[in-house]
Amino acid sequence: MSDSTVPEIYGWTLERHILEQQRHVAGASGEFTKLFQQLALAGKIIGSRVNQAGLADVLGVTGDVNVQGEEVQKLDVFANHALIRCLEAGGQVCLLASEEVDDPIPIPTRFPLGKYVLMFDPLDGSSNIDVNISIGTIFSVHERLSGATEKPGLRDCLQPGHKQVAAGYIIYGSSTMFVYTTGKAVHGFTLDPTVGEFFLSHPNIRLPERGKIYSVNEGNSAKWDDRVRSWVDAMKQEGSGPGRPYSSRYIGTLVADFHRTLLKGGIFAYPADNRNPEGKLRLLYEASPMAMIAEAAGGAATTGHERILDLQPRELHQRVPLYIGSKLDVEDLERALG
Ligand code: AHM
Ligand code: MG
Repeated sequence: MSDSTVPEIYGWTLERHILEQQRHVAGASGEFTKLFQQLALAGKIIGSRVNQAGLADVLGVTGDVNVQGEEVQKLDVFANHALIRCLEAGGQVCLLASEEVDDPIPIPTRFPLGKYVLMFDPLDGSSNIDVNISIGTIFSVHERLSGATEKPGLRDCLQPGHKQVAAGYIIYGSSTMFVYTTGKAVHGFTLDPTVGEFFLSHPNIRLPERGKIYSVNEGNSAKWDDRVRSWVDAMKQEGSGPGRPYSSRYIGTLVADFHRTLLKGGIFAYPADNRNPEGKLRLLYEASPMAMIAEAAGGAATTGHERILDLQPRELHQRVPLYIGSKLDVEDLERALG
């Protein structure tokens, strides 16, 4: 009979999980569930296009340069449009913001406005698209600040990370996974492409208290502050702390480096350096959502001196130094930076 046994995992789809969670939220209207249905749909659309890379004409650059001064890849544009199409019409969001677009993206007047603000990095890890290495989508959800009669605007986007009501990412890797939190726990769902559904494969993910891996682009080390260099050097020294020497892993896609850190522990860093005094990663589309996930899983995220979730954003595309991962590894880093 074993051949006809349906694995337990097929009992819990992402949608059923969210519906179940929302049953316990007083006054839940169903908007949140619908928002997540649309996010999952966008993830499936983008994931299926990513899987065709090399077959369909989806690789390479468009010839444009984005707001960050980086070359725009065709898949960046596709992912950005897929998210906008999936989210603008449903009446759950009042405003969108994307790493790829200079200003907040208004909802066309023909569609109803909802109570959420959605910000996203449509395709994180663009430099890995053409070389078949994991990439991902990151999203951050806030409640609208502007009143029902006001026009939603920048103020709705510039909220500190601790005000997020949900955050997550979709990783397009050896499988496609949807990982999210509403602040209490972190859950991961794996896409079965033959069924077209995300199933709960990683319930209640906990970030190990200490890891054995550090993850940083050491090609930048000549530009770092001495304290950052000493901290990285110390992790390579036998006997300089628990579990040392640490292993080094660096994919160059935040979603993928963070996903490994979430499951295995350790620390991911993108420090400030003398050419980029604010670091490289974006506060609203990258650092804040990942910080919410890390903390909900028992980990931590800091600029080196301040908790990421406490930062009050000044600009939509603001960058920030990021150190994120196991609680004890992040504490070691903060001590090292002084
Ligand atoms: P992107 O959003 O344009 O893809 O850039 C962000 C990426 C992150 O995914 C990754 O952590 C970092 O840039 C890698 O940068 P570097 O190539 O400088 O190491
Ligand atoms: Mg990115």
